[in-house]
This record gives sequence, C-alpha cells and structure tokens, in this order.
Amino acid sequence: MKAKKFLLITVFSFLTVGIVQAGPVDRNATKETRALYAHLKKITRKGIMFGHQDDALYGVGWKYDWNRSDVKSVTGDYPAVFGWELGHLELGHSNSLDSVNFDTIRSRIREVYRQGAVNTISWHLNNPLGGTAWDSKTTKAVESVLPGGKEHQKFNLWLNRLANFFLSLRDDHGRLVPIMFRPYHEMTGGWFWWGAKQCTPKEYVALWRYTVNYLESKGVHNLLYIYSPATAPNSETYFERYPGNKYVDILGVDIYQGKSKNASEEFIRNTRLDLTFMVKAAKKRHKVAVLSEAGLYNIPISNWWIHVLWKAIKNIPIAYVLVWRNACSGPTQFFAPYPGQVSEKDFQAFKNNPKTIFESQLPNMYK
Ligand code: BMA
Repeated sequence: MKAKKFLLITVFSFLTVGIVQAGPVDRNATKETRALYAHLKKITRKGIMFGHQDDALYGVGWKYDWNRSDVKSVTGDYPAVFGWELGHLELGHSNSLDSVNFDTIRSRIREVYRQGAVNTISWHLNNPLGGTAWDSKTTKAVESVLPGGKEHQKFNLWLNRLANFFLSLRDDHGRLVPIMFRPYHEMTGGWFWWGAKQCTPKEYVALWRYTVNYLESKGVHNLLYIYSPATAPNSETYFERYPGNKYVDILGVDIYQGKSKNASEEFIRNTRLDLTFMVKAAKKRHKVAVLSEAGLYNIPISNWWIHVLWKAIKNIPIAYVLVWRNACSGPTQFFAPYPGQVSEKDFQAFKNNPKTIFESQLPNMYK
C-alpha cells in the first residue's frame, strides 16, 4: 500500500514538474497565452510559419489601407506571424520611430488576433542617456537604468508606458491579446546601447530580468519572451547573455544575408548552424526556437525564397521565420516581394510549399 502511494506521488510530481516546465515563464500567463505557447511547440511538426514585419501597416507604394498587405497581394494569403515595432512608445509620443500612430498599431494587432494569426513585437527604444537605440557610444546606458542608476526612475516610467500598451491590447470580450515580445534584441552585436560592446553580460541579464519582473508586477500576463541574438558563431556566444530559463520562452536569432560573393552560401551555412544548436537547446529546455528576423535587402535574387531561404531552414523544427519590413517611404527598403518584384513567382512557390504556413493554414492558436 505504502509503496503504491509513493509511486503515485512520484508519478504525479513528475507530471506536475513536466507541465510547469512546459508552460510560459510567466506563471500567471493568460489562458490564451499558454495556448499560443503550446501551439508554437506543436506547429513545428506541421511546418514553419511565415512572418513579416509591419505587414498590415504599409508596403511598397502604399500605407494604412485596411486589409492590404504586400504578402497577400503576391500570394493571396496573409503571413501567419505579424511583427510590430514600439520604438518611441517609451517617450509618450503618439507616433512610433517609423511614424506610425500607436492607436493604428493597436487596432491592427487586435485585428490580427481576431483573424487568428500571431503577433510579435520589437522595441528599438531610445538610449536613456540621449539619442536613438543606435546611439551606442556609451557603455553606461544599461547601468544607468538599473536600480541605483541615474536614469532608473525615467526607465520605470518608460516601462509603465510599455506595460500600459500591452494591457490595452484586448479583444472584444476584454481578454488580453497574447504577444511574443522581443526586447533588447541583437545583443551580441555592438550597434544598440544594450549591445555586447556597451554592457557586461551581468548588466544585460539584470536589464532583462528587471524588465520581465517589472511588467509582471504591473499585471502584464500576455507575453511570451523571445531572446534574440544576432548571428552567433557558436552556442557559447549565443548564450553568453542568456537571462536564464526562468526568463525566456523562445530562442530566436536575427540573421541577414550580406553582400559578399558567396553571401547566399554563407547565409545558408550560418543559419543552419545557429538554428541547429538552438533547436537542440530549446528541446532540452522545453522551449521554442524561431528565426526571429531574416532577409535579403531588396531581394535582388529572383529565386532567393526557394534556393536560399528554404535551404537555410528546411527540416529544422523552428516555429517561424520573419522577414523585415517593406517601407513605404524614405530610401527603398523591403524584404518581402510586392506585385512585379523580381522574386514574386519564387515567393508564390515558397508559399505553396506544403511545409510553409500562412495565415489561412493556421490551426486555432488560442485554444
Ligand atoms: C530597422 C530599419 C529602420 C527602422 C527600424 C525599426 O531595421 O528598418 O528603418 O526604423 O528597423 O523598425
């Protein structure tokens, strides 16, 4: 009898630990956020979701039309993952650093959720010591926002604004919209004020943990946190600034194709290298791996989607790949094709690949 009881308790604790480990790091995450996390894990058996930054806001030659998207104009379907950017929200401005009104972003995020697709948010927040996210000459910015630092109070105000935005993302029933949040990205590079040349690993980890704890303390429970370094030569570099399994839900990486003669081969090699160790690490930690940003600037290679991108991710169980924005103004900058663009046909073939997932092919991600 005793032995039986012991066995039952052991099995039960084992199961509980398994369940706890498998859920989001925020133990109070909403039901829909938990469901999304479970689906992100499962979807890799079906294929890889396609994502596009700012897809529903503007594209090449247009902006703010409802129900318009360059990806949809080319393929007939929306991306499965929509990326958004919150830079300048921290300043209390009504427009983002890309001149998009935050109310517009909010309404599009709600619409994407209503349509059943997935939202992810990046944040190129200004340097607290002055200048933009790219103002990275100082090594004191991260230290300045941590407890005891001279910009700590200001930073709390910035985090309050961020928390309020996340808490304002609600569906028609008042339920919070789940978001994959990707703060302080590309920290292995040296171009942002939170980068590897700008702060110590200890400071970076403190910044990350402070942010997660702060948002949770404000009642924000609709986030999955993505850790997303820039291309890393190995797993040691990748994990050098890792905030820990209790603070990260998704392992991401940002990899762009460069301009060298063998850039396509290099892109395929680097991407497969990083994704392979990430997928292994994610499995061990009960987490998810994604290619959080990727792309070829202005896509001059007509068969890039099938011959380069697909080769870089094929047979690797990542939940999604997201390409960067198609800017409507300023110097031309696009990472997804638009009607007439040289890679249009190839992108249609990429869409028709049974292993890529666009919006209409998604299961219900929130149940
Ligand atoms: C960068 C560029 C910038 C933009 C920023 C945030 O990579 O696209 O033009 O302001 O992302 O969206």
